[in-house]
Amino acid sequence: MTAAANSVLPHRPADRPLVMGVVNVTPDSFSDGGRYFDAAAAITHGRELVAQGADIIDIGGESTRPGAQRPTVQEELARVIPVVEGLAEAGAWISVDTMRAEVAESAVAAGARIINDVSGGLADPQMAVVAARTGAGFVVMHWRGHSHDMQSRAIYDDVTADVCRELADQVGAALDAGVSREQIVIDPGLGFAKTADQNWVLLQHLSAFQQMQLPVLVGASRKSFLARMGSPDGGPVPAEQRDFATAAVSVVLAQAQVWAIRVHDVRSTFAACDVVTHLREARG
Ligand code: PMM
Repeated sequence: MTAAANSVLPHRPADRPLVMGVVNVTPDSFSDGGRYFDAAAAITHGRELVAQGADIIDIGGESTRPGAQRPTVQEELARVIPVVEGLAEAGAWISVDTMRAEVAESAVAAGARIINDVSGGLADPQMAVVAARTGAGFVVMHWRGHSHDMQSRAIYDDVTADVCRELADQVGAALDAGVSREQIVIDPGLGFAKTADQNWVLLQHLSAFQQMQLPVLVGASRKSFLARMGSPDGGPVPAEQRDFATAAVSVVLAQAQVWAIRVHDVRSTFAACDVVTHLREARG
């Protein structure tokens, strides 16, 4: 990773997207539920992802699986802050995956440099204020509501146009709160108030997001719309076996030249990016 110490966001290498590795410090995430709930295990896992080349480590203490119940703010702080502290000097940028301004502010004080808010400022009115005050990077994801009923909100006239417009409104609100454009990253929010079909449409129309002239981050890793990809019997494969399909999506994302890819398995993501780089550079 090449990043000036004082830049707001990590610099994207010319030949591949940045790779954001996920560390979920939760008992119930759909993708790696409970494996890194213990702070020491989470820190060890984060260090492994850095050793594998992750440019950014995304640390979250709230599961956003459909139907999940929210932890209290104290529970979330107790999960996230020790892990941020433990990884702050590990050699990657740290992002904190939270919808709470209080957690974001404490995480930035503990060493996080990016606030990854899956609600894009909508869940907590203080979030954009904290982003503005801290000057941290700010991932604004498209969002329509909390997990317990988000899938009932997956109704669009034109999913790409609607998501772009709503995301532009979220970005506008962040700018109004004093966040600078240089801090902002946008994310279409695959799986958040979207059906499987809608996720595929969004992946097909990434250029619509790129036309917003902001860095684009995409998180498809292990999500349920990939559950049946390559399934031998047509049934859903467990989340941890979805890294093959995730890597295939990463090829698409690298070809589209997105800014960053959010994944659980960093190694297969680098392999996917290498394939795209070699294909692009092939001569003869
Ligand atoms: N997805 C999840 C959590 N955080 N953050 C961003 N910016 N984009 C995403 O798509 C996203 C996210 C849900 O996945 P997980 O439970 O495996 O972390």
